Amino acid sequence: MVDKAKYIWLDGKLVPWDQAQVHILTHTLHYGLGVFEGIRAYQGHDGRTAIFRLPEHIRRLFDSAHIMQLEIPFAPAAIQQACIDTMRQNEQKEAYLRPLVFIGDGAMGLHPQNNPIRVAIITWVWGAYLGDEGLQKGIRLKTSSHTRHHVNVMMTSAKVVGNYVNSILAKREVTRAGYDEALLLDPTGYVAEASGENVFLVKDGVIKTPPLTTILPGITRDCIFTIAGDLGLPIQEVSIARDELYIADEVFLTGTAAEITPVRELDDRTIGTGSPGPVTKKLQEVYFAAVKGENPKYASWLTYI
Ligand code: PPE
Repeated sequence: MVDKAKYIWLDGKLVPWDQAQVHILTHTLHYGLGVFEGIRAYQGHDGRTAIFRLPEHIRRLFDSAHIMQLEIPFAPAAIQQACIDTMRQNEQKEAYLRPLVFIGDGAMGLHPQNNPIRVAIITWVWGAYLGDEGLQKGIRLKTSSHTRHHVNVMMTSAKVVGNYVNSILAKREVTRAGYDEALLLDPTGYVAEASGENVFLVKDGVIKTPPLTTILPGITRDCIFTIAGDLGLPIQEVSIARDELYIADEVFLTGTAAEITPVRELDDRTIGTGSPGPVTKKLQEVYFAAVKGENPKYASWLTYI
């Protein structure tokens, strides 16, 4: 259960949490066309709170809206400021921020012409997405029988509300079978991404991840490229088959919510030693220092509130 914060930003105004309501004819509720973001804000060692990679997330929100032909009635700078204002007014030191662009009520049917395009920003406190133990010891991943969308089916570069039905199907399937998270393959059978994370492997010192074909262009994924470059670790975008993951030295998942979560098992095969490997641990260390403002090299990733 999400703990209530004081306010939700809705269409330009901060409204009390319980009053942020919509009509049942809200178009997105019926047909799933909306776009959203997931952003984290962390408290640094000096007590200050910073939103992590805010401009990049807002840019992706506008890219998603552009792909889906939704005209957001605010400028990117205004949405960024709204994220800051909501955090400030909610007085949260750490939070997950959820900007959501949706089609409001008005016409029904598949060609809504004049329905308002509405924007909400919600902030709530969210702990380790795949559990504290998962973050430390690694999770058990299972390949789902559900395939990730083909780009001509759902537009996978956009973070679309309806895309997540596919993720939920996969997640349900594997959690009911006792696993922690689902891996989805793309329509050609190669590794795509997990239900809410990008996937990486480490083999003989080289980091590999699938190219941006049928996956969300993750912002945490982008951090891994920068951090690996700074650490002098080779990193490649290549097609990966599931059995390459089975024999990798290390596998890990990345996402705003999941951060950097090690994978200790995939499809009942132990990955590497079965414990988080040195590359995963190093990347976690640098990433967590970056989000908390402890590494000046990554100061440009932080927007202090
Ligand atoms: N792939 C998918 C399908 C995905 O949903 C996410 C984020 C990523 C990759 C990683 O993207 P990024 O956060 O920019 O590194 N998934 C969100 C899940 C939230 C939810 O369950 O709700 C997130 O991490 O915010």
